[in-house]
Amino acid sequence: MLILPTEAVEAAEAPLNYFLYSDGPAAKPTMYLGWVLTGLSLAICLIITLLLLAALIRKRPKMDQRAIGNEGKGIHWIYIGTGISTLILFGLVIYSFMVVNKVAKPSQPTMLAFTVTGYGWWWKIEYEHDDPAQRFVTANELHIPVGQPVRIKLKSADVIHAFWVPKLAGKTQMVPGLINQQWLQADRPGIYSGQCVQFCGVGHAHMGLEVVAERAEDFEKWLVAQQQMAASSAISNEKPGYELFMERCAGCHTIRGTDAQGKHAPDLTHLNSRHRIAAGLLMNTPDQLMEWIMHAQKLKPGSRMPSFALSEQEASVLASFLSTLD
Ligand code: HEC
Ligand SMILES: [Cu+2]
Repeated sequence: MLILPTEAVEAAEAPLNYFLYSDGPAAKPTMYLGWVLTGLSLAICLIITLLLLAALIRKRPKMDQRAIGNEGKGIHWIYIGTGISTLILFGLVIYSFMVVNKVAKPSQPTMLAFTVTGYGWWWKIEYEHDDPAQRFVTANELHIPVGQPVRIKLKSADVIHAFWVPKLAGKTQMVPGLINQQWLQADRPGIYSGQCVQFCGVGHAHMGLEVVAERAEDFEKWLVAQQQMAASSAISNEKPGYELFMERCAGCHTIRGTDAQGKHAPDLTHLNSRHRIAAGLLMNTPDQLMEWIMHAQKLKPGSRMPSFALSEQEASVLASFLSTLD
């Protein structure tokens, strides 16, 4: 089971629209730009409203008393107004360029790199490493060490998706046939919610992910655990469930260290280390897990995971086999 610091659990409860506050250097400059633009727009609206009101209620001389030749008198105000607006807009252009430059790449070199591939409707996450034996695949939950920039390559297996973890970085599209890049960094430990933000079909709303930012030693522990194959003792002890899995599930799912090598569904080797299943739709509890396996099509219509009509006995052996996948 994954044990999270209480701080992390609190952060996970913060709604996704908390992009008004951010927690890392890839997101902060854009957040400040957003504040400045909002503040300035409000100030301009206010000033224009006041000027308009002043113009409306201002006392005017009667028509027949207006001096001839007075028509062009206020023109210098037009020049002043246009001048100030131009200066402000020009200043904002420069400020925006500075922000874009600042979030373009991290200030220190990145040690860690992942590839995230968008599928309808979940995320495959591959940890890269120079040594192929240390690479591994997981799904929907990206772990990163606190205070370190990480590099992410973004791909798509089907249609256009977009990767967005609002508190940590801006959104980046995942386009089939292209590799886009993004970096992010979390300054505080916590769970940061993300979401696909490019409409990608009927399951789009249920395509969430979580970024778990941990202290270096917790991250290291997690990394080592993920690199392991599934425990072979568990497989031999849970034979009936294992066989059922091989028969029904192995064509799509991988469990490293077994013959299950399906590539186009979430890697289940360390299923129980994950906090949620089905890209954020359900919590990873034994009940919700079985609910998902038997009713995936009802819970996430159109998903590539079929619903399985399992007998009570099949469900129970499968559940006890799946419970070994920590
Ligand atoms: C036809 C391919 C296919 C088969 C067969 C299949 N699955 Fe899946 N499974 C998927 C896909 C695709 C997903 C991702 C669905 C999503 O989140 O949109 C998935 C998701 C899951 C998840 C959630 C994983 C996570 O981390 O979110 C579990 C658990 C799971 N499947 C278990 C099983 C079990 C157990 C069986 C056999 C009884 C099975 N699957 C058979 C394709 C398949
Ligand atoms: Cu989408």
